[in-house]
Formats: sequence, structure tokens, C-alpha cells
Amino acid sequence: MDSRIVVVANRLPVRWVEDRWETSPGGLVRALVPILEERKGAWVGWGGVAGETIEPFGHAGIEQIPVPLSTDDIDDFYFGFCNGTLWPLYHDAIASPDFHRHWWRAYERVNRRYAEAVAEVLDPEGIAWVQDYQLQLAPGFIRNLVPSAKIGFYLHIPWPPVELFSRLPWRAEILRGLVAADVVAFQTRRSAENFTRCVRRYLGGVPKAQGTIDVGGRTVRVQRAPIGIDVDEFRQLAASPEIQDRARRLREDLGKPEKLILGVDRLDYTKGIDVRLKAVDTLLAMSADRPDRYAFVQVAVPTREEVPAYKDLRERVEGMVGRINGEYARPGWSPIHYLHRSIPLHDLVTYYVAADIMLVTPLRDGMNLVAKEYVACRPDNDGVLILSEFAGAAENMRSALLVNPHDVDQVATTLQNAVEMEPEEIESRMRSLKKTVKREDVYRWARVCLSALEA
Ligand code: GDG
Repeated sequence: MDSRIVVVANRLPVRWVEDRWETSPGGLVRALVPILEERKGAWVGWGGVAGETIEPFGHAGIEQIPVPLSTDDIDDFYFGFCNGTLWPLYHDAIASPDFHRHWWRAYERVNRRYAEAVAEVLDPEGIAWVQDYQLQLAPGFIRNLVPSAKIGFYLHIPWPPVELFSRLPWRAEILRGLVAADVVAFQTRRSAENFTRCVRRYLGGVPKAQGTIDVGGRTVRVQRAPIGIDVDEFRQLAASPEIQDRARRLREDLGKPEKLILGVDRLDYTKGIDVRLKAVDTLLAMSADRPDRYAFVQVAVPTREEVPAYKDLRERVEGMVGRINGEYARPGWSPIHYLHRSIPLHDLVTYYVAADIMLVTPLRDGMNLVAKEYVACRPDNDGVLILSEFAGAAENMRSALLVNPHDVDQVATTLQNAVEMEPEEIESRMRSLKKTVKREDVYRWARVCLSALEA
């Protein structure tokens, strides 16, 4: 019989809505739920309310094992070490990472707590699959508690170059935690290579053929497994008459622009929203006779607002939106429509369907699912994707218009090229992008990761 799988992630795949648990939206959860259901799986993660201890419960056919986090844990582990140290460091230090020993101690303490919760439910030969940067010490702690388990780790964000990783005072501890796993997997080839170099430099690992590395008397597989989306879900929603109709009305409400340009991101400094606004400003300046040919919609989902760098970003972005609109608006028309909130999935898909040009310009991104979702929402093979070369998605989505997001003039010129692109070229690029997005969907990702663990 197949062994039981225990997924370990920062959050449970469910959230408390009013008076009951609901399955959280998102492709990752949707891809894993059927696998876990079939394998009598469990999911270990935080339940979402600080200071609350919740007993394990069943939901969506999965045993849910909540890990309690106090408000101090949230401050020092989550906002502190995870999002004030690791997140900026792993994203090319776009914002300056802070190093605090009390944050590190919280990271160790919380990782140990997750591992202990896993050990309670993991069979001796079972599979533990640990997700993301919040839990890099968990594989080591789980290995100590359940030595014969199969342990996998997947990093959703980039693994940085050795020159940046080496700044981390606890670099060897993090690496030792990870190489206790049997398989360590990444979004891109570049991340996998960076990681291998770090293990070699700081733990004396010896890379072998076929993506493995010998370290500490064990062989660890280093895998590249790009994450994807549930393509059919987006495709079906986008093709529905209701959403097609809403998209038409949306364009009317926006003043029937010739070209609707869209950005959708968490309001995170890694996403390059400020650079993108500069490029839109430049495009408007280049089209001074008719700036009202364009409408630019930016959905900016609030996130981590307790972290100072995020507050600063919000002020900067909103200042730019105000300045650009102030310069170009006239009664009944303004170039930028800025939505600082999360919108329901149906509205998101409506924007994807309505947009002629999707502008995805992160300064660094593990993958970027928004780029893939836009492609899945183009049933007629129209629409142009402009994509940062620093998004993991750029490794395979070569038919997008790739840009260096630091080069404002290049992004603006690329926008102009997108505006003027012939329909034949648009179609052939979109067809090719669709093939890639379809091939590398989230179900394939789950299969590839789990079969490496079961090999
Ligand atoms: C991390 C890595 C990696 C966004 N706004 C709304 C909304 N969204 C959804 C999108 C998309 C998801 O959120 C965002 O995913 P991304 O991949 O773009 O970015 P991160 O949140 O930074 O995710 C990233 C990912 O993990 C997976 O491994 O690709 O590199 O940073 O699915 O649709 N959804 C709704 N309303 C919104 O306003 N409903």
C-alpha cells in the first residue's frame, strides 16, 4: 500500500469563514487535496488565528493538524525572520534583510514545533513534504524524530546566489536543515544550481551526476520542478458567457480604451510595481497627443503591512499613481485605475479576459502564477504578455516579450511594441505560451515532486 503523506506548510489549506472551515482557494491546494484524500493524508500548518490552540479535525477528506502560533511567534518568526530576513535576502536583497538573533531563535523554535506535530502523525516509512522558506529547518528536525521517513522540501521562492546567501549568519544551520531531506526541489534550474553551490561551499557537499549531491554521508536529490496552475479552471471561467460579457462591460466602464493594460500583484517590493508605473508614465508621455487610447489597471493586494518596507512601498506606489493621474486625467477619464484590495476570483478572471496587455515585471520572483493565469484566460489566442526576465516563469515562457524591469525605457518601448504588434504575431506567441502553461500545470508539478519522493 502507498504510504501516508503528510504535507507541512506555514498555513493549513483551510480558513475559518464566519462559522465554519472552508478550503482555501488556489491551485496548490486543489492539486494536493485529491492526492491527500486518496492517501489518507494529513496537513500540518497554522490555523490562522494567533494565540489559539485548535484540536486536529477532518476537512475535505484530509486530517488537519493545526500548529499554534502566539502573537510573539507571528512577530518574530513570521514578520521577523521569514519576511524581514529570508524574503528580502532570497529575492536578491531588493530590500535590505535584517538579521536579529531573537528572530532566529523564534524561527528555530517554531520549526521544531511544526516538526513535532508532523512526527505525531507520520508513519515510520511515511512521506513528509515540507513547503517553503518558513520551514527550512523542519526537514532536519523531522529526520531526528522519524529517521526512516521519506522527506521532501519544496521552495516556492528563489534560492539566492551564494554571494548573497553567505550573508546569513545561520547559513550552515539552514543548509543542514534542508539536506536532511531526501529531495530538495526548486522552481528553476538557476535556484537548484545556486543551492548546490551553497551546499558545496558550506557543508562540503560533492555534486554527482543526475542532480544529486553527496553530503554528510547521504545522497540528496536536487530537483527542478516549476509550479503551474489549474489551467482548465481558468480556461473554463474565461470562456464562460457571463465573464465574457462582464469583460465587455468593464472595457466600456473604463472608457473603451484601445488598449487595456493590466498588472496584478500582492503589493510587494519584489513585484516591481513602482518600476511598472514609471514605464506607463513614459508610454503616456510618448503618446502625448492621445494618452486616452490607454487604460492601465493595477490590482495591488495588501500584504504584510506590519513590515516597514511594505508600508514604504505603499506610500511610494500611491504617490506615483496620484502624480501620474494628476498629470494626465481629464473629466471622465484617468489613465490609472488602482485597486488596493483583494478581488474575488470571478473579477480577477474578468480583468484577465478584458486586458490586451499583461504587464508582469517583478525584480525577482520564484515563478509568478499571474503570468500563467493570464495566458490560460485567452481562449482566442489574443493578448500580449510582457514578462520580467527575473521571474522564474521566464525560464520556460520564452514567447513572452521578455524585459529587464530595471530598464524603464526598455519596458516602455516594449509596451509600445505590444500596442503595435500585428495580430499574427500576437497569436503565434500566445499559442506557444499556452502550450507551455498547459504542459506544466499544477497537477504535473505535484506528480513530478511526489514521484521523486517515492522513487
Ligand atoms: C509565491 C511566489 C510563486 C492575486 N491577487 C488576487 C488573487 N491573486 C492570486 C493570483 C495568483 C496568486 O494570488 C499569486 O501568485 P504569484 O505566483 O503571482 O505570487 P506570490 O503570491 O508571491 O507567490 C511566486 C508562488 O508562490 C507559487 O509557488 O509563483 O513566485 O512568490 O494565483 O491569482 N486572487 C484573487 N484575488 C486577487 O485580488 N482571487
